[in-house]
Amino acid sequence: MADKRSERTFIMVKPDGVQRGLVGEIMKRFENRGYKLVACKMCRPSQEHLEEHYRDLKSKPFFPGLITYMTSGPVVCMVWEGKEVVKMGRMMLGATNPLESNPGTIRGDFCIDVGRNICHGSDSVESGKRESSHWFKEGEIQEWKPAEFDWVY
Ligand code: RTP
Repeated sequence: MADKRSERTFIMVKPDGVQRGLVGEIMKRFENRGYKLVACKMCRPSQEHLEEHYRDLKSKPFFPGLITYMTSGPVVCMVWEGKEVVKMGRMMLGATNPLESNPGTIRGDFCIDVGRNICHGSDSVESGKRESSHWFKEGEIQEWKPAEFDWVY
């Protein structure tokens, strides 16, 4: 069985989250919770790249609007690693619809519109793997272990 401590999830700060200056806030929450950042970059994804990312939603009526929103500015992409990070990440993001996202979650604290809901998080371990390799090239995801801290006093 896969080691849950090395589970990985793909988290993205969407264009509205970047424009509202919430990148640091979102990263802080994952770091504070105890997760390890293994990849991070800002990019301006193409329509084709996003259509592939959201391929399961292609038939939804909101799909064209979703793609327009997601291509409206740069996004910040991250891969976070740690124990059950997929499930916990979704919990930290909050429900898709802000009307249902609890206060204390990212969406519950910072947004009011499902079409401007700040962040994305993988919904399964499999999606985490697929999305991480869709957004990051090999070599952009770092394997690292915390140091022994003999240089911190
Ligand atoms: P995400 O993939 O972005 O993390 O969102 P999710 O799993 O929580 O929700 P999903 O159903 O996959 O929807 C993807 C994104 O589409 C937008 N959306 N708009 N009724 C609507 O107008 C509507 N429903 C969904 C949201 O931005 C949602 O995050």
